[in-house]
Amino acid sequence: MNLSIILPTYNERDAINALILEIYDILDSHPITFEILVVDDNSPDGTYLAVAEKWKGNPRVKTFLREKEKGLATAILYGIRQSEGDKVIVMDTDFNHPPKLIPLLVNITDYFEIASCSRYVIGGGMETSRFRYIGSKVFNKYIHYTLKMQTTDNLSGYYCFRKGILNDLPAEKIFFGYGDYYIRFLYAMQRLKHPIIEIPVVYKDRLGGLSKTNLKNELFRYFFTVLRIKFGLWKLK
Ligand SMILES: Nc1nc2c(ncn2[C@@H]2O[C@H](COP(=O)(O)OP(=O)(O)OP(=O)(O)O)[C@@H](O)[C@H]2O)c(=O)[nH]1
Ligand SMILES: [Mg+2]
Repeated sequence: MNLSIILPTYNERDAINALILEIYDILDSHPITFEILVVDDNSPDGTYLAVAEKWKGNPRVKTFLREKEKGLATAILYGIRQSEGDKVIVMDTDFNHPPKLIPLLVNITDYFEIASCSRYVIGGGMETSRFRYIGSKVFNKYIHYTLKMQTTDNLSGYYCFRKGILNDLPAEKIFFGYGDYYIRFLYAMQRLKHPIIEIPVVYKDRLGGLSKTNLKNELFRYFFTVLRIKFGLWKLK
């Protein structure tokens, strides 16, 4: 299996099946064997049933319902651990992350271990909100200077990597919390000297549903995540 695409969902009934259809469409013309893993945290809007029923009997779409645990980062790690692909793609399920980049992400990880989408390299951007674009850019500067990160977008969460890079790592030390996990992920990978390439991405508007991001709480959390790393209160090993 070449590729596992992890789709974490919480109340994404409006978009998830359309996204899976589009991924199918895009990958149809590429010689990539793939599986799609939807990890739902018991969404009240019935996301899990909507996906499970639509793709019942299709071995390429695997649906997982987590009833006890909740949270974006642990859902992603759960998906990674269930996956069979040599490469993994993680993306939002609301069309913020354009699926048309998937073939490029897969191809370029033949040369680099991690391909991370960035809104802040030439060609990148955000169609969604000017305020969030600038806010996130300023925050990324803070991350960049505090942790000496070479990557320009440490909050993107749309990426592809060779699964082997997680071998022998205590991945649960990275994959907890919300978008802050991505700061830990990129920081750890940079420290371990895994080659990372950034690919420009333009975020699109979310398709239906509601945002799960509480901007104020998240900024607070990201701020302290960075300080914890900086002052050695978080270590991978
Ligand atoms: N399994 C799982 N998925 C989650 C959880 N929280 C968020 N997600 C998913 O994580 C992705 C990102 O969440 P969003 O609400 O889109 O966050 P955002 O992109 O910052 O906000 P928008 O700009 O409104 O799209 C989406 O695919 C969500 O469905 C969670 O607790 N569990
Ligand atoms: Mg989103």
